[in-house]
Amino acid sequence: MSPTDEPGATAPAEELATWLVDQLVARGTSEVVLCPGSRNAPLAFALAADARVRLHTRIDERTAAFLALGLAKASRRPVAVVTTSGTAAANLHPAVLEAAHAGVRLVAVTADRPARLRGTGANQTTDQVRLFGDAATFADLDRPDDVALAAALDGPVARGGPAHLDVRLDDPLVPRGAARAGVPAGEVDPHDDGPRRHPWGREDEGVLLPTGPRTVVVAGDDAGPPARVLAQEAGWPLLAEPSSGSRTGTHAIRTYRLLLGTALGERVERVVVHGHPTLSRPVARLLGRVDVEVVSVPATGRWPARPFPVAAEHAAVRAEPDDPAWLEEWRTADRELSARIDDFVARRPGLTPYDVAQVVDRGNPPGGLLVVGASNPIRDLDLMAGAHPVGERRMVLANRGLAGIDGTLSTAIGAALARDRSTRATAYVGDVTFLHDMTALVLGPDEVRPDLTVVVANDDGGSIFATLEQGAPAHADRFEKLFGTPHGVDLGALCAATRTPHWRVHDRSELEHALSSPNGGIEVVEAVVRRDDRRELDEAIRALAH
Ligand SMILES: Cc1ncc(C[n+]2csc(CCOP(=O)(O)OP(=O)(O)O)c2C)c(N)n1
Ligand SMILES: [Mg+2]
Repeated sequence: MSPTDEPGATAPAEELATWLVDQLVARGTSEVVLCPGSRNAPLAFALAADARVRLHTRIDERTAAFLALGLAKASRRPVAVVTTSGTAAANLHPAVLEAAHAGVRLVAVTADRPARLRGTGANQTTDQVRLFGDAATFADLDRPDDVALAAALDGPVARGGPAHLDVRLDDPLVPRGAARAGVPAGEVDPHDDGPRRHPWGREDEGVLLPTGPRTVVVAGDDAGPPARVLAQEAGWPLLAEPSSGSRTGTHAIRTYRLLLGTALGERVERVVVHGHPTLSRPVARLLGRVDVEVVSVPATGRWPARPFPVAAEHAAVRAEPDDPAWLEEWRTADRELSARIDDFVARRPGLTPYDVAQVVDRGNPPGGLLVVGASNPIRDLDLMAGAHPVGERRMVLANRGLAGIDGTLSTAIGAALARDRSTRATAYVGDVTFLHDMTALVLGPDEVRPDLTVVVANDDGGSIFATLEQGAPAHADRFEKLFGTPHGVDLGALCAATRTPHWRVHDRSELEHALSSPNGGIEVVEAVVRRDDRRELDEAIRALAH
């Protein structure tokens, strides 16, 4: 009987850590993010000794977790983030929640004290068991335990979603042998794309919907190509969010958000919804209308149930060609409104947030990667981005599982590292979102740095609130303190602290120029825009639809 077979015995930390790394690699993990610590040192050594793993280290656990999230989103493989015990583990929570709601295969590995120290005042010891509640599947590991690990990883994570592995590690926390032989590279090439999971990859052909009702296809986050294919087969208008993965081809309606508020929107009788729509109130209203029948193709993520009444749910949907006049009405209205918006934006003096969105969209070439922040950037892009041709392999990602403004730069760096074949990688975020995740730019000298241009639409605060109820004149006296949160931060000086190249631009041609020729590595382009006129600007744009 080996010591580990004895009930209650703790496997030597090194053996447990090596087994765990092996098991992760066997399940397709090739990228791991590590945060330094003492309790997780056995895991750190085991990772460093395994040439099948590309190891990234970050000092800030929240950043590390979002980096892993970005790596997992772009590669569609399980990616692990490894931390020490205590508050370090708690810092993974935002990314774990995002992963739960967006259905991302994030594996949170937290080091814990051995059982004898649990529930004591030992340093850095808290209750880490099921720390993330039911957001993540869980395994409590104090020895190699294939059954517990499989229960946490195999079904749930394979379907999409996070797992939490709490690993009880006892002294000694450093390897016994001076140099472990290590696992040779070659079995898994970390750069090989390998088998991927596509949440929308389904074998069945789908249910045939009858034609007749005036139908639109709504494609929310991560809807994937089926939404676009359905719209094209049936000849239905496609209302696709930028991160849907289906905003391509000839049926996408760029200005759908505004058109839904017109008579055309009123005439919709049926919606087929794919993915996870979160961006606009007009879409939410449409999906909640009693006179609209909603057919749902389930989204990935923690709660696939829809927040609106659903008449039918199918894993996939097909349709025969429907009346082309309906699509033509949408296309005509969209062409006219798009032209009016473009003209309005072009005439408006100075650089507007809508210029920034349009230049960013046009600067994303075929094969490009674009990671978009929450708040106004994703909404501005939604209104300004045209549909690109099918097959040009752009990837547009956004953390829409919970739509946090946290961790966005880290997500973008992770996505750029995972998709290193991208012709160009861009992140597009607001200034508050940028400041929230500044530690993403703290990279050690030996870390792999992706090529990534970070465009910051800097309006010195949170502009989205100006467009919502809080921005009404009645609250103007408290607005800046409570919602606008101006900060006056010199982004150039902040970037200088991490030696991140930084450009500040004030007009459209400067922005176009800055995006036309990236210099390699991570660089920041700060586009200075106004916030004081944001409410009026949005009202003027909405008025163009009427
Ligand atoms: C973690 C987190 N905290 C707070 C919020 C609420 N929130 C939504 S948008 C926003 C302001 C974002 O400002 P910025 O990134 O500058 O974008 P802008 O609205 O100016 O375009 C805040 C605080 C959130 N979504 N996520
Ligand atoms: Mg802002």
